[in-house]
Amino acid sequence: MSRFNRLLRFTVVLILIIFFISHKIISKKQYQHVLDLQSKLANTKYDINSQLNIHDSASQEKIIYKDSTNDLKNYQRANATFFTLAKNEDLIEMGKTIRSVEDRFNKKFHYDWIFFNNQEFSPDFKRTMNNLCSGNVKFEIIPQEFWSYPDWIDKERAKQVRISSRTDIIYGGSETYRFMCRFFSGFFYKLESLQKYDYAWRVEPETTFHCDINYDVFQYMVSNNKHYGFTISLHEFANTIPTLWENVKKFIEFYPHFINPNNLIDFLSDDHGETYNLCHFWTNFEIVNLNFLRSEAYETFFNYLDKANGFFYERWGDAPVHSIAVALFLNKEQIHYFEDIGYYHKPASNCPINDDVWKENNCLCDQWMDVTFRPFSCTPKFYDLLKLKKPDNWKEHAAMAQLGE
Ligand SMILES: Nc1nc2c(ncn2[C@@H]2O[C@H](COP(=O)(O)OP(=O)(O)OP(=O)(O)O)[C@@H](O)[C@H]2O)c(=O)[nH]1
Ligand SMILES: [Mg+2]
Repeated sequence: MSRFNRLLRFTVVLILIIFFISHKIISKKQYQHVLDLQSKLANTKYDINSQLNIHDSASQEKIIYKDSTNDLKNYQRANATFFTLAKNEDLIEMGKTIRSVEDRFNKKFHYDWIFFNNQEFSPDFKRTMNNLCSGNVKFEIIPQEFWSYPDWIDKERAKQVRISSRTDIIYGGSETYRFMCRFFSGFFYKLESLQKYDYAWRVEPETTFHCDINYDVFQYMVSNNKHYGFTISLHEFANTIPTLWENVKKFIEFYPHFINPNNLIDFLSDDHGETYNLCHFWTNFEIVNLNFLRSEAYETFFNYLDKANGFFYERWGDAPVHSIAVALFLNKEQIHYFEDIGYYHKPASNCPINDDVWKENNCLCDQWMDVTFRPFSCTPKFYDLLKLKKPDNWKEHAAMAQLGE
């Protein structure tokens, strides 16, 4: 080999090495914020079992605050907040939803509300939300690295997936929907404004609360050692998650120590883990202990799934991701179904079919439209697994559903 050729080879190799190192440094720098958080989180002491057995039958009681004229100025709220991801265009629908939350619940308790957006909120949006919420309000713009592709994703491949799944997969053609699902799966709880809270209640625009909520739901979660609360559970569209469960199974094999011995895997699977039955908690409503999401188990789980690329090469939603983690890592007693919280997100309602609950809480919803006992709901399975007593009239509702009413 001539001297010139050797020199040329050496120069090319050198350039490649410099490029590789600088790329690593840049991408590490870009994600430094996330990496720092992750290492901090890995050291967070959140022991799922630490609070077990603290509740006795007395603490199961709800503390009722029926009289909204009570002076709650000195009231000891839980360390909790509402949070919403919204766009400026959601102003009116968001406003209606806040009215519903405030009228039914928050005018009594004045919990804070945090709004996130991937873009700047308009002055109008901020002014309206500030005006409607009775607690403190904060707005935060989502950092770009929480609302984008991780650097190992092939964007061209992701684009081809969107094109080919536009018509047959719900939201299959949308890039922002995927950013949204990844954001809710692995990032929202890392936002600055949520750091000081232990519990958070997710609220979406265009949702409605049907019934009065005359007790402090957050305090109920805390004093009963509940770490996750839901109102509706359904089956996921199978074509959005073709490889999710096989990745979950691999995760379980790698990290068996994260699995709670008293888990709720039978909510997710009808053959004890072999296949996924598509059941998930509908996360447009969720009340979650943020320390659970900050735990090593959850963080490892999210990172594992993120590396499996399904947020972009398929269309994984945050609902199955959260639900699988909740069912695997929590003790099943720590998961709570709010039968009494009347709630609507199109096209499904949780409307208490127990007449006493419906009357007592001034519900404004059609009990025959309640989704809980319909065939596509997974909540009956939850009742069975937790050995909860179903309302006396549940079979009538299930039968009506089968007749297609
Ligand atoms: N800021 C912002 N918020 C978004 C964006 N996409 C969705 N969201 C919010 O994310 C939440 C979930 O989005 P939705 O479009 O309601 O998703 P979904 O509930 O699965 O779908 P629907 O059945 O259509 O309601 C809502 O609070 C939206 O306002 C976005 O691009 N930017
Ligand atoms: Mg929605």
